[in-house]
Amino acid sequence: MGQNGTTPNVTSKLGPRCIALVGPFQSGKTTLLEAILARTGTIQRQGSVDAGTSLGDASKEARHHKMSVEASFATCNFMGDSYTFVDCPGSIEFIHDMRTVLPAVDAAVVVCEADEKKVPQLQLILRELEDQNIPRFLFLNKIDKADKRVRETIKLLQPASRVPLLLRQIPIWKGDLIAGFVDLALERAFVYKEYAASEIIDLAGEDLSREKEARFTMLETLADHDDALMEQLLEDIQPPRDKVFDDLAKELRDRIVCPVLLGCATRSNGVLRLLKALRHEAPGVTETAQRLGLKAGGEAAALVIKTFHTTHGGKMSVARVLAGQIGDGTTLSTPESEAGRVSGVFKAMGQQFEKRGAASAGDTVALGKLDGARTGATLSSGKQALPALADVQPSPPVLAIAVQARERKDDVKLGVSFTKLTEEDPSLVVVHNAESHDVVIWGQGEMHLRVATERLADRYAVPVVSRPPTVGYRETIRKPISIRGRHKKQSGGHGQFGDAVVEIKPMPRGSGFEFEDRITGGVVPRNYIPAVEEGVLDGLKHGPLGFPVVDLHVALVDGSYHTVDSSDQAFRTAGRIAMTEGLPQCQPVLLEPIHEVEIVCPSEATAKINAILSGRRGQILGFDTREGWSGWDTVRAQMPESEIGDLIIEVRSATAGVGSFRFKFDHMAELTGRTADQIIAARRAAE
Ligand SMILES: Nc1nc2c(ncn2[C@@H]2O[C@H](COP(=O)(O)OP(=O)(O)O)[C@@H](O)[C@H]2O)c(=O)[nH]1
Ligand SMILES: [Mg+2]
Repeated sequence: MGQNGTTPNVTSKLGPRCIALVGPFQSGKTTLLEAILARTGTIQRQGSVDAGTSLGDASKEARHHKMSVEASFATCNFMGDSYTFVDCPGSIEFIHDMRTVLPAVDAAVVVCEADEKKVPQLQLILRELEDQNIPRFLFLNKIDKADKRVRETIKLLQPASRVPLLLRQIPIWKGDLIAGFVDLALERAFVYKEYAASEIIDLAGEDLSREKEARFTMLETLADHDDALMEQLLEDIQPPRDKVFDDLAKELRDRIVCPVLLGCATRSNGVLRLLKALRHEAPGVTETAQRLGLKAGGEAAALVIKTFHTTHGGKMSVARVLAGQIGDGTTLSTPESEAGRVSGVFKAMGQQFEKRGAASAGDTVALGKLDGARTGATLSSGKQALPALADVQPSPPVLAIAVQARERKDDVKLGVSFTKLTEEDPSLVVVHNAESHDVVIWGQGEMHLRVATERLADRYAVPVVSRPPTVGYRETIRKPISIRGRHKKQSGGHGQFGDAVVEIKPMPRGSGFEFEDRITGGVVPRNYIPAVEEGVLDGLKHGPLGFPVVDLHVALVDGSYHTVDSSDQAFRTAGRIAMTEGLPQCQPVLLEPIHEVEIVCPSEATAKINAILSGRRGQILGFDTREGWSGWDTVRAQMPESEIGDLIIEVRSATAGVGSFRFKFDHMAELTGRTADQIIAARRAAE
């Protein structure tokens, strides 16, 4: 029994911890962080997300949208140990920020609610934790609003987890409200006090028998991986309390169960129990380093889990130190290159960075001015750089916008800002389209891109204008012709003369362009023939419908020249004229890019997804259950690029925000009729 009479007296020797707060969008992660900070005395008063006073959502973008749009950090002290909590955004569009944090944390607290609609989101997040082998607790939040039995809630949520959800607490109901809880490991009952520690009460009557039953269920689950415990249960022997705690800790750390705690973040109910569970049961940095396969000698090792470009402090790399010490002036390397020399070690608190002393194993700190360190990098101080400890790849992007600086003078600044933007958030990709001259930002969804443009304006002071990116239309021909291109000018002085007869004919889809020289008898001298080809190419850049012309064969078959007036330039012009005059007679037709799209969604949304695809000129190729994901499907289809443009917005709304897709160019297809006419008219209007 500990000094406070409620917990076994174990002094933690595990060093500073790092814990991720994850979970579906709006489940209360930022609020829980606020409650933790208030409970540990780190902040004076518990702020709120709704009032815009939370520490977690302190960035301008987060305040504006009233949601977390990037990982935020806060370090506090609890019972003599340091804990850094990372509040990770819950929306799938910002999930990459969570992914890069996970490898470095000791454990995650998955904040969730008893809401059936959020089960797929929960599954998505648990899957990330399962794949990365992160020990995890579930914190069943908002129990002030509970309208069903907790056991039913667990049944509802269980399909989202691959390992058993292990109920550690059961509620004490007073009428329709939950007034407190029974801790099944401690076998003690508590009533909630708002913003204060819960009070111990005696258990009696029905509450006591419910406790016995629930405790037995918990022990049975634990016993699945503990034969000695199983025997005790079969023989009706009460296992000692310490043994139960040891099992709880071990099975959490082995990731074979996911313990469930209850609470209400807005009133700070259940927060103390959560902190104590973390203190006693979550692994420490040594175990986390082992999980990552770190074989450290004496030198420092750390993982960069987030990058900030601050207005005043410059670049800050938030890193979890896994071994050794990192102080001001430590030189660090990444597996690829030098990371730089640490210029300042800071404690990250929301958007604030406070200077602190050297960091040692376990600490999560911001390191100043590591120019060569990108998010996700493994840092080490030894002569020989450590190999990468984690490899987290962003999901392929699904939505794009073309952007340009609102003011031309900002063009250069915009380029620099792109580097910072993608360094802060590697799930954004910036692509320069050489053909359309578009600068395109690819991201994970509508809000993701909106926040990216806001960040450009607010953080980097480059306001941008955006529009949908250019679709890669092409055109081709359907009819062969023969035509003469003749360029003749004799207005004073030196004249110009070029004359080329070409045969233009269609070629199969995907073959591009071929030029053939069939001149005999030197009617067009050898040295002018490349100029004719260049002229033809000029003419293909912009076909009669307004798009680049592809899939055709052009043969130079005849022509004539003038000994004085002919030149490369004149033959180039003749070649171009042959095209501009010839192509309109070749029955030009529009070509549009078709991609193969693979959509993943919860099965109950599959019918809706099929309807969306058909409504967007998609051709369904088939659907199947998603491999390794119970309750999910994969739908494959071919779709025009123009229809994929904003497809994700519909997919997300049909799947409670969890559906996604990847796509790959497949082929160009002819497009005729009204849609084609509209595209051609729009192109003309734009010129
Ligand atoms: N009733 C109730 N509301 C809560 C609780 N925790 C959070 N909320 C509310 O749920 C909303 C989302 O909370 P937030 O912390 O932003 O969720 P996040 O998206 O997971 O960070 C806010 O309006 C909170 O005030 C809770 O325990 N009970
Ligand atoms: Mg949040």
